[in-house]
Amino acid sequence: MKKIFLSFGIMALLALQAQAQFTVPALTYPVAALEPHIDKQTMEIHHDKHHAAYVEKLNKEVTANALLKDKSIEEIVTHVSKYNKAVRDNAGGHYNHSLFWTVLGPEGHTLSGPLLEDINTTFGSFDQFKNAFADSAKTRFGSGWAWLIVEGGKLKITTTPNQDNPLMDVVKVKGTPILALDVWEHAYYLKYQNKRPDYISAFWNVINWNEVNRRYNDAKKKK
Ligand code: MN3
Repeated sequence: MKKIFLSFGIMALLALQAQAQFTVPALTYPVAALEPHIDKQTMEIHHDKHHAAYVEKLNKEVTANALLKDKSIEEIVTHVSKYNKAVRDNAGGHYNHSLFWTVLGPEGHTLSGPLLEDINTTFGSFDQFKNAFADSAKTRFGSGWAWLIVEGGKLKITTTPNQDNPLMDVVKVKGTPILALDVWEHAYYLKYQNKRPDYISAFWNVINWNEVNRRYNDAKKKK
């Protein structure tokens, strides 16, 4: 009898998981692939615990608010002013981290083609772009994100506090994010402690420029 209840329990649990509207996407590279720039333990905790917590809380909001049912994460964040603070924080957390994992990758990616040309034209040079992006990331007070976005066909650097992002109808500088950097302490504290600038310098080694390029091309098509 006990066995039957146990299997029912497991089945119910599996059914619940299957029903969840949002799930944490698996990394497309090994968890240690970004070493030594972003360490394995930080990646594990960041992906498996922090991101999972945003997803769990967002799914809770879905069960409590019928308006969220069957909406995509993009639909929710672009109209986030319609929802409560918990949705803003956790939908933002889910969108931002999902994007962040994809623009990271093992060392060795290089950037070329139209995005590089656009960066050179917009910011003066690739180094000037890096400096401007790093400055924004360094000076984002407290927890938040630095972004490279496309807005009206143009590249822009912007930052957001907490888990806000440039798709949200509540932020000042809006656009389509193509590159993101998480500057919450949980993203770097284990390895870099208070040295956020060192983490930002290391970030340039582990950008998946193919993915940034793909997002750039999509964003340019949208206009
Ligand atoms: Mn984070």
